[in-house]
Amino acid sequence: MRRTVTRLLAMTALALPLILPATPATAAPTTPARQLADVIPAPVETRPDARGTFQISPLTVIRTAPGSVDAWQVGRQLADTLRPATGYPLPVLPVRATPLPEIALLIGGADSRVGQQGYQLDVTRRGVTIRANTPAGLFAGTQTLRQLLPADIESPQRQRTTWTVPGGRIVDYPRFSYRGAMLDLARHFHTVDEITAYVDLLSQYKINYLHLHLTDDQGWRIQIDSWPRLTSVGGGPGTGVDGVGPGYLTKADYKAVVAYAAARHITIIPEIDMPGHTNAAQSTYPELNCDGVAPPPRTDTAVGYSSLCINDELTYRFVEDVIRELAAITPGPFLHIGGDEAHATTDEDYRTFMQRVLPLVSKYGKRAYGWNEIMQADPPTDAVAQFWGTGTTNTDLAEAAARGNKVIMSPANKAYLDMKYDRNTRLGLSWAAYIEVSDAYGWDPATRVAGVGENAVLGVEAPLWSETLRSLDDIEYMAFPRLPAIAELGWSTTASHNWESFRTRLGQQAPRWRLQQVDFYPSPQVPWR
Ligand code: TNX
Repeated sequence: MRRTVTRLLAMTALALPLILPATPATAAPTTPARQLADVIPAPVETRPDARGTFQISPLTVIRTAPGSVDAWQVGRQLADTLRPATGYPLPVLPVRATPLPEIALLIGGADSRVGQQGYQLDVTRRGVTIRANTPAGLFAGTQTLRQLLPADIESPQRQRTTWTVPGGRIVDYPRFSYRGAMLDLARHFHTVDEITAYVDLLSQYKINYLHLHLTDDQGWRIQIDSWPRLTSVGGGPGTGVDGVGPGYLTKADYKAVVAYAAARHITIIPEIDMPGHTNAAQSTYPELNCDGVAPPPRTDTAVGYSSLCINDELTYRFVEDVIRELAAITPGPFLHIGGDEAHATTDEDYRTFMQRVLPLVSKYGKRAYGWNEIMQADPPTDAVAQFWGTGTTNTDLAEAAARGNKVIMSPANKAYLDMKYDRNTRLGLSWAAYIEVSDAYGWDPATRVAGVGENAVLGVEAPLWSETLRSLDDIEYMAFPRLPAIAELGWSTTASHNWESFRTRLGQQAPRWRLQQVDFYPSPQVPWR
């Protein structure tokens, strides 16, 4: 490592005469300069200082907190992000007093409000300093820095421009500790490359959880060694909606996704949906059916017809095997057990099932998380419910909140990324609503459901169901530009909530998405650059 660093420095010195003359001269200001507040999600506090403008140059070094491998990792990622477009070496070095201009990433010393996920960013003529209490906070700060640079910073090729960072101070931290996205791998499988590409996009907007919907009626997408046909058959050829979404994650694939996401400070949450949405498992293993007869595989989009056999001990052996194997490869705290739309299970059986399964989640060291229906089973107060309704009342949920359960807000008519934007959208569904950008942005997680206030809300999540999706382009088209809206609801203060401001800042993201080849929906509501 040290040797690389030395060589990079030597390279800098050698390259200087070649790079320097070309750099500042050709800057043609085609777009107005960035301002400290031109960031999504909106930062909590910005104090611009026009005298403090900093320019990244061929001499700039990135310095990280001594002794923190994680901070060094964040520095290395920042360098990787900034090198292609700048063409500068940007060596990552330990903190030291030297005359070089620098971007410093430091643990400690930030404003006391930044907590575990926030950061303080200072820009002066001499450099940029990001301070945080955790590597996750530093990472969030680097994502802000990225957006403060001209959009050309996202170019994969070297651009001859002036890399100006506006001067001043940002103090920033999230309103909610949980800001999630969900991707449905069951209706159409999405590959490791597609999932990690989505992770890259999510991490730019300070999303810190990715929930993977791994199983459903149409497919089973995660390797379980003790029940191998779940994937070879349940995830095999012909599975998925219309039979064209086959595939599954091996445990090695899953671990690779977990590690890739962790390096971007995103925690993976696996979901096994039960006791309904289980046709892929039940059509693969006849013994999982009360009558011992395997139903045919299903590739349509109906819901609510399947149910595990509630009064058969084998069901619980199956469920325990799955939970045990999944918990063993999941470092994050949550394990999602679904629980939605169990229309083929009686209310009594549903409670019986959940009361047996909820303790299994804690037995393997995880915190139970489920769709809002799980609150009908009076789970322990550490269980988390994901609200997906379209209304503004839900008695079970309000009672659970009063008992102390936490709630993730994913109202289907606001936060569902698979809903069409309007009647002409080529992809998506419309059962909950058409969701234009202003609809996705226009609600408050803490006043959405009566009796579920700020303190009961752990955060927000934007689910993306895959009935109509095939490719990464499809994922991007539905997620952008609504995902950044949900990300802002999860991070930014209610006081900063402002549609005019948001749509202006959103419009400024377009040149970045074009350079990243993000296939976004050009909503007529947004002044696109
Ligand atoms: C409802 S939302 C479902 C999913 C569908 C989705 C499509 C929820 C918990 N269940 O099974 O994929 O609608 O929008």
